[in-house]
Amino acid sequence: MRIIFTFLLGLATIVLSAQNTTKPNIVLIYADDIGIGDFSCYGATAVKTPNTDRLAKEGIQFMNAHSVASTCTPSRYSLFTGEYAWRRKGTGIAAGDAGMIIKPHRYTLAKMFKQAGYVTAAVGKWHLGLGEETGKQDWNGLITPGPKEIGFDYSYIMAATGDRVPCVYVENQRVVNLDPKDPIQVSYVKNFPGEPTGKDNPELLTKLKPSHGHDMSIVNGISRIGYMKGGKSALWEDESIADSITTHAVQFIEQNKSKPFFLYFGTNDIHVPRYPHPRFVGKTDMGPRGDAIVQFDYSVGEVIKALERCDIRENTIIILTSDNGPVVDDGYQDEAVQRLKNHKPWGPYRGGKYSNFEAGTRVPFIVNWGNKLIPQKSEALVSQIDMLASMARLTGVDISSVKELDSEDQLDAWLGRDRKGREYVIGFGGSLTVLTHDWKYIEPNKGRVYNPLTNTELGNNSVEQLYDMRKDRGEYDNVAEENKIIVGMMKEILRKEKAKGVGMDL
Ligand code: NG6
Ligand code: CA
Repeated sequence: MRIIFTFLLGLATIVLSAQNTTKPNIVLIYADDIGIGDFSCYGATAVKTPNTDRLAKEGIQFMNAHSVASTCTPSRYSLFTGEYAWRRKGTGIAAGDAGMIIKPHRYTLAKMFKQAGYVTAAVGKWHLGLGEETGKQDWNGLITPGPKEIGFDYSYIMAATGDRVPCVYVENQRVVNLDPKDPIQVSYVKNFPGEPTGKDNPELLTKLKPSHGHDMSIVNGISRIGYMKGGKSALWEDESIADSITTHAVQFIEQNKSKPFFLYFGTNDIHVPRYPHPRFVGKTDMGPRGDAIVQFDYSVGEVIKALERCDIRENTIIILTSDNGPVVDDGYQDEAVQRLKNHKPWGPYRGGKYSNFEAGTRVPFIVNWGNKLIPQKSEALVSQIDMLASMARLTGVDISSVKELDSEDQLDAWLGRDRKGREYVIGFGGSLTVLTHDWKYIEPNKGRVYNPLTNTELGNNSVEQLYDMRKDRGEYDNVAEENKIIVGMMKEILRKEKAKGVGMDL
């Protein structure tokens, strides 16, 4: 009896360790502001994206996939926590000196991967706040809490966005290349005496000029949002951001090739200021916005090459998607509008970044697992909110005790084994929206209808909106009046979803 028991125990150990060695690595390539029409595999002809296209061709290319919100911070918040950002105050677009928005006690995607035995890293755009309190970070010391406290073993990040100060890389929560004799000061309230700004010193704007906003501190001949002083040796060069963060992503892959790892790789492309490296300039006829897409695709290629070099390509799932839909003029004179021509970043959809309409949250979404999946275009309805629960299932982590997650296990849809996906997706672009396979509902909202600066139809309306997505995916014909029952069903979905959040202990 005892011998049999020992034998079984031994067998169980072998099976478990075999499982460990085959746990797939996960690389999440999270693009910034890339629209559903911006890649050639989604129909773009004015730009070629061969690396992204290859992932799509050999994997699952989703046509009805959604970020949680039509701006960055709430989308990333939801991706990392599995909770809809709209349940929580303070999850809107964050300032560059915002305190950490996800509190260290929260359960997160990265913590889940650690529980599964993974090494975890966050590389690239962060935009989720850092430090205890807004405006109180010590940019010259250890900035905490930060990625580590929410589960990332390694981090090499931009504190917020390319257009927000401080314009520095932060590695493991310390500013890289900082000269202690030239400390960094940051303010989102007022300028530091004597420091030039885009508003007062346009003659210093040698690289890009703002079209709206972005007229505060000047770094590298580009004016930004917010004020900063000092840290000269630590300032990034916009044309090298893609190379810098891609190099760090690749290094992380190489250093961890023998362990299961989760890499969140948030690209700066194609957020403003768009200022790609000279070797990408002119690769499209669309100017910096198009060239930044090519630069993004280059980064994708470098990640794929690194995985191949390390011989782990077949054991790595690459998920490629975007934090929100596209915008053409997002605040700099980069000729994006003039040179757009027939290119349609939003594909056949209405709206874009900031909008409740489809192009705000319907984003490119590709899942590739070497040659392990049956390549297909999928119409399954999927949302980034499900990353946490789906990855928990994949890695065998029990998250049932985590309170009131909005994240659902949709692994089968993500891997192309279920063609349907979710019953509905909740979106947020100022209003809450519900999208089913057939209908789209937008809650009434008193916000403005149109933003002339970014040329965005925001999808706000003081009356209920309902669109029949089967015949009107462009959302032009509001049929709420004649479909009261459907409207009632959509409102009921929202009522239930909102009620779920009541009393969340977070
Ligand atoms: C807006 C910025 C825009 C961009 C956006 C955040 C102005 C006028 N516009 O407020 O340029 O930074 O915030 O983008 O300042 S996101 O992709 O990070 O959500
Ligand atoms: Ca974004």
